[in-house]
Amino acid sequence: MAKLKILHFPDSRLRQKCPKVEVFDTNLEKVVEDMLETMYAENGIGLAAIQVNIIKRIIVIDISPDRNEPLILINPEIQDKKNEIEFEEGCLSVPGFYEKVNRYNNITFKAQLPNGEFYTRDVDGLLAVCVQHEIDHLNGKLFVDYISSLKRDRIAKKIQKLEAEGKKFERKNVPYSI
Ligand code: GNR
Ligand code: NI
Repeated sequence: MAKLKILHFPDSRLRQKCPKVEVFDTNLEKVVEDMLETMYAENGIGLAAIQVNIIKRIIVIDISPDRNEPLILINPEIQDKKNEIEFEEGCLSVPGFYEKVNRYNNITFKAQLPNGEFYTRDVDGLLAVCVQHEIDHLNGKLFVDYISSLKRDRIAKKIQKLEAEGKKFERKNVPYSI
């Protein structure tokens, strides 16, 4: 297993629309293992492959308090969504910033497992929000795209400044993450 480096907004590589996974092989299994290791090491509740510069429709999620219930979503598609809510989000690619975003509280999604098998799930609350956030990543979209361009540009400048100073991003007190 290997921990991978996370790309930070405003890196243009986060803006790519990712193609579907077509080949379900041992390399895909390795990518999923490395993504899980990275998500757990960074205390995130989800991670999209594009965040670690892998341009494919691959997501890992774990919202369990004990960090032992990994979910894997390959080529996910939302089939149904209902009940709009406002949710305060963060992102490993936008470290240190949190903003309210409009999402759906209940979704039905379809996805594949690393062996290619299809499955469907109804999810709600934090898990539903996380799936929507991660699928946005696969389409080159970030939660900061839902806020004003003024705020978004300020966040970009702050992150670039911290990065230029070589500061490590701290992710303590992150909402909804362990
Ligand atoms: O760790 C994360 N926490 C989070 C909190 C609220 C809404 C979405 C998220 S996802 C985020 C990890 C991440 O950046 N995934 O892409
Ligand atoms: Ni994110």
